Amino acid sequence: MFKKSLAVLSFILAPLMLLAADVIEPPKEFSFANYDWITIMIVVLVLLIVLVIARAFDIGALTEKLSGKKVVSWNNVNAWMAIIFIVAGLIGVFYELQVHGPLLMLGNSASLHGETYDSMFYITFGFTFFVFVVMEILLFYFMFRYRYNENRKALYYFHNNKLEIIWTIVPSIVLTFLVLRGFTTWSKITTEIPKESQEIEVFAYQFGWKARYAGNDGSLGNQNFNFISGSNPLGVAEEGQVTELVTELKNEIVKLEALQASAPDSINAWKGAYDRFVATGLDRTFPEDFKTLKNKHNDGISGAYVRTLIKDIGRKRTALNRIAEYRKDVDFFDGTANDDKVTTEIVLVKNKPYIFKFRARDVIHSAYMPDFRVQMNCVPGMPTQFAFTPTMTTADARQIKNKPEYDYYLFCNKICGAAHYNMKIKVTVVDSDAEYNTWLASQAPLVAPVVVEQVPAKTDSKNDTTAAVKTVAMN
Ligand SMILES: [Cu+2]
Repeated sequence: MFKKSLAVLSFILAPLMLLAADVIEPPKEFSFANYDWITIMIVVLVLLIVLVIARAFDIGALTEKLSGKKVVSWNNVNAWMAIIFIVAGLIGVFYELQVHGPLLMLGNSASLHGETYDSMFYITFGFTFFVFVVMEILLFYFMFRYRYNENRKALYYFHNNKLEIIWTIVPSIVLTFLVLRGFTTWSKITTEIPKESQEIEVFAYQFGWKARYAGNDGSLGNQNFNFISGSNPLGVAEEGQVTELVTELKNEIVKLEALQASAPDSINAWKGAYDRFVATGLDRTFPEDFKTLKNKHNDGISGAYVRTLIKDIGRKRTALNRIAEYRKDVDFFDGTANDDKVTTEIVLVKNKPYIFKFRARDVIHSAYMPDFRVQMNCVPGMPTQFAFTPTMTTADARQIKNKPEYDYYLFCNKICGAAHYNMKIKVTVVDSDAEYNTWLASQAPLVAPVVVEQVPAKTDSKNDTTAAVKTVAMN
């Protein structure tokens, strides 16, 4: 009997949860002040009713046991509960769709292909929703209609080929339609790329994004992960940066080799210190220092210390060799990269086609721009891309959504590590080329351009008869 009471309890608690979900609006923090007294009274009342019903069932069960007569017809109770459940459930479904549906939907798409994409979503949703409603109604109605009846004998129905064929073919046709439509839409989105699309490199790393725009030459320079350094996070093929990295690597190798040469002395020193700590009881006085020392000492005698040094030196030499290989290729460092601009924001112009070239530095990330219906994995060592045309400026979106602070963002949609949740870059869509150009001009290029500045000739100078030429490096 207790199990049945529990079933009743959970059945009544389900709509209660719906009610609670509606009362607590997402951004608000829980506080009794957010509830009016009527809501609280309703909740208390429902809880009381649940208790009373549970109690009544228990009494009924007890009476049955004592008298040996049937008091409650459980078949009928369950059958009617099925009906109440499906009616309440479907009301809940439609209510939720009405009230919270808009929260789940992505809102107006802000890209050209977004509309096709959305229509696909709505068609799929329409089909599945229709089937869902019909199936649920039939399921619960049959449960009610064919509940156990002493006067009726169950029909033993073994197999029906016709039925099998129908329920295999109908879903197959629907699914084929949906899958084919998805396939053609995806091929269209990913292959029909306008020739004049502007290329922007989008670079993912733990935990952030950087974008690279072409400079005045209109094309992005080469890049390679071997060139990545502290000051060149995207590994762009720019002479100065790469030369700096080579010097850095060479210096590090010299340092590591020195450590390797003095390794026997270091290991001896650690052993001496370790023994002293143990002998004098300092290991108990300074347990933390002793722990560090013990690790060094263990690595020293086990050979791990020297092995790590050798490995590090080997790695740095490999990096140097790879860089040297790339440097042999003059075309690779053709200077195209020098005027490239690495930015911490993405700015686009409305109604212009773009092609985003994705790269990742460390692990797999996923570039996700819900407003533009764009999502693409960013895989280390495997460049990917996505072409799209924004059709709504940031200002438009703010107006439509009635949120003056609203901004487009490119998020990471692959759980890539601890700070994944915060991995995003702002995307701004502006109305005109002029706005875009102003922004781009404010971004510093990788290499500061050298400008020649004319200084008026001084009349009192002996040597200067013409204008003195002064070279000034900008930035
Ligand atoms: Cu990520």
